[in-house]
Amino acid sequence: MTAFQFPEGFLWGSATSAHQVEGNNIHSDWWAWEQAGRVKEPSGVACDHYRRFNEDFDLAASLGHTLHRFSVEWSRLEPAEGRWDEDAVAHYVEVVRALRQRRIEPLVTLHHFTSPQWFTAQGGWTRPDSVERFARYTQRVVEALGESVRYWVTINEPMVYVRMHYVQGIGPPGVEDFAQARRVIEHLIRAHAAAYRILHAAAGAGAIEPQVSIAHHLPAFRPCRPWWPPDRWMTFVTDRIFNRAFLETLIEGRWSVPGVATQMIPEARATLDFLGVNFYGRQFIRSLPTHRPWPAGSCDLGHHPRQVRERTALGWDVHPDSFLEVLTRWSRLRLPILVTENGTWMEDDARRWDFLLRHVQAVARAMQAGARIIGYCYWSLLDNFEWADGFGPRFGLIDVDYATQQRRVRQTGERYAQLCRTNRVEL
Ligand code: IFM
Repeated sequence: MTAFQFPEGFLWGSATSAHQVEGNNIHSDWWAWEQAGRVKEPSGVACDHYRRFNEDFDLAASLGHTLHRFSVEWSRLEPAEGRWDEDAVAHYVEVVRALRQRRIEPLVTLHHFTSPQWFTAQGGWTRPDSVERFARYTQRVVEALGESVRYWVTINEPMVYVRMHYVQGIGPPGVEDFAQARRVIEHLIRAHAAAYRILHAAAGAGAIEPQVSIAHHLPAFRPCRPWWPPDRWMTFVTDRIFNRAFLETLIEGRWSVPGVATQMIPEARATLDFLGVNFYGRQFIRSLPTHRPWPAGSCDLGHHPRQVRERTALGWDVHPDSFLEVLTRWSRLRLPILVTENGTWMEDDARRWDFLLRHVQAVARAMQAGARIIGYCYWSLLDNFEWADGFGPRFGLIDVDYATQQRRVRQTGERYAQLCRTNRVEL
């Protein structure tokens, strides 16, 4: 057996998002969606992390974490258009201070699936002025946090966000419309570009020189029937739209997908300082006779048990070799990579640890092959509210008893702590 020693300063930690852990996020569009009965169960007080963040960061520090990814909740900062809640701003200043006091590097996400209710009610990301609205919010956040935060993610999983909220309609505003989805993608790209410039401009005015990215969900797409050309074609198209197009626009300033006129978005060119990668597994694609574009070509993994030998408790594919492939593929962009999410829900915690270990081994192997990877965030620090799936799935390094809000570190959390502390992994 050999071991891989990670470089000094490699960042080890975990991730959360505001709406999934904070509780009582009453001004967010997801809150309204939940109150309208559109999900299994409402987020309610969630993990009460808004009040218990100190206790939670004590646990993260005791587990050797040196990085923590969390999101600022726009709807708390700006509960009504143009009205800024200074207490909420002060709260996040305190959150960042609490991390720094524990020698944990903060990584701040500006948008993680939730938007203020007023924003969504007025048309949300379908409106061109959504870009300006997001820019104003970014400006307010960087004024408050810029002097203590280096790592920023503007938008979490933009293509997942678009798919869930504007194609499948399983999150607010519950739209199922390709034309609107297309507009939203463009505005998210422009919003990212605007935020990128604001974050960098702030560096000249006292903020830390920032490192800015998106957290891009990058599944390894595979054809359900590798011998069937339409499945292979649909897999190629899905990869192009879901994985490549958004990213390439942030590099080249040009949105280009098959069957759609190429669009220049010059302000988006060269707006990634690193690449945030979220990875959960492979996704299998079956072409359907509808001729509708992505994601109509997706197929249910459940129909293809032969390809999926190992699954999470949610039925998702487990395939660390594909993680290695994804990291190696995207390292060709020559940007540092930060794994902004990777994690699982397994009923048996020993299997959760096995998942984590094998994925960290994939990170090590990618680095051996030349990938520049600067950190790894496990999803998630705590069990939390998994959107439409409610509180059932438990991804946490830390188990949360929602009735008492008691925290209990899982074995996986302890074992991961060893990895964080030794900065090395056996291969
Ligand atoms: O919980 C989500 C998170 O909000 C975004 N990435 C995937 C996680 C697990 O489904």
